[in-house]
Amino acid sequence: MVQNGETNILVTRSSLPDFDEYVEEIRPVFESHWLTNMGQKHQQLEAQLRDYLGAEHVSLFANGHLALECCLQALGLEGEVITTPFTFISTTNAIVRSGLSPVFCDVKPDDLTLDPARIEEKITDRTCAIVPVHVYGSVCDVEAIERIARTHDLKLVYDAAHAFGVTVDGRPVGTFGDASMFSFHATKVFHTVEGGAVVTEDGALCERLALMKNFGITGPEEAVAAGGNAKLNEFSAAMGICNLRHIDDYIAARGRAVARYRERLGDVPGLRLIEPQPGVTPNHAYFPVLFEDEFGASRDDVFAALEQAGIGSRKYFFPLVSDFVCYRDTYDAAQTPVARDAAARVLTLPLYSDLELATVDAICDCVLGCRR
Ligand code: T4K
Repeated sequence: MVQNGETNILVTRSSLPDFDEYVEEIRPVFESHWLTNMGQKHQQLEAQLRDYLGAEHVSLFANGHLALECCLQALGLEGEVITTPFTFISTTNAIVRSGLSPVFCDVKPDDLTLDPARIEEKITDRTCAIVPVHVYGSVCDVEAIERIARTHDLKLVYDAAHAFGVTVDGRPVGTFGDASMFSFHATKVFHTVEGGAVVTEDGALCERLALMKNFGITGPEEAVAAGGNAKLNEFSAAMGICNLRHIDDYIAARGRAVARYRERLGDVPGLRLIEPQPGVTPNHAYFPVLFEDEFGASRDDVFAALEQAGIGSRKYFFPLVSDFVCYRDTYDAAQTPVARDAAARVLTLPLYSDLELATVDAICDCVLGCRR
């Protein structure tokens, strides 16, 4: 029930297995006293994810951010990285914290992923990589971006934080580019409480990632690199094993909520939705809506009305990363007008696997009630 003035519907809500199922999964962890450092649950989850994500190599991490950071560092990159400003700040911070310079490129108006038509004009002799984002789980134009990366001999690392389980013409999304990072944060379609992974076909990269996340240690008396600590612990791995058992149900349930949202909001003048992509099996990670002037109420009006009705929505991704205090003196958001416009108009509505259709209706009623 949505009560006036009380935020009791949040923008998302972690999917969880039954308590007893999780307890059974962690029983051997308690019995063995082996709690972290690539234990049995860690190895089991890695193997299961290789299957589920159709990947040659999966390297688990303590979170998605460190996974991306370690991946960029393990690739030994130097110079400029072409990326999108329409993302969570983690993408840019991972680039900067790896000693690289982000170069922001605009996005496509239809799905808000990096626009391949604008990438080449950003390439200089300092460019070393492209880091596109499958934002909201929408798949980037992987073929066009791959062509550009190969032509200019650039590394291609996808931020696939939102895209767990997505496939393109049957091909798992994590198999594009040199590597992809997935986030397993509690708010994601699949989660390990906190966690993440790098997925790659490159065995040598995977070996370097193992060093990056465990102090560069190769044995009890040897270290070969200045690695850090970014290991996924056994309790998180156990949560992942449980959630993976139910992932198809979680995604199907989210899909039913998305279908109802589309039914209610799909043909409303002034509301722009991200359309399903041909050949793509979606994971229904987020439900973004863009409010055009024609709608008669601004994004901020709708955000406030939802809040007043006790419904939490989020302005993912406002402000643009290039507009944050730590970046705005270096970058000009006017250079990426499509991204800037989307950031001013977008609101992501509540979406999670046990969101009831009646609640979706109440949310849609509230959104539509904002029209003037
Ligand atoms: N790249 C991209 C494109 C990303 O979107 C992200 C993370 C990353 C990289 C980095 O991956 P990680 O290092 O996080 O694995 C959230 C998440 O913390 C973050 O993972 C996510 N993207 C980002 C888009 O959203 P906040 O600050 O908006 O989350 P918060 O705490 O406000 O939670 C949102 C809602 O989720 C709450 O209203 C209720 C619900 N919730 C939250 C938590 C923490 C739960 O149901 N359970 C929970 O445990 O950042």
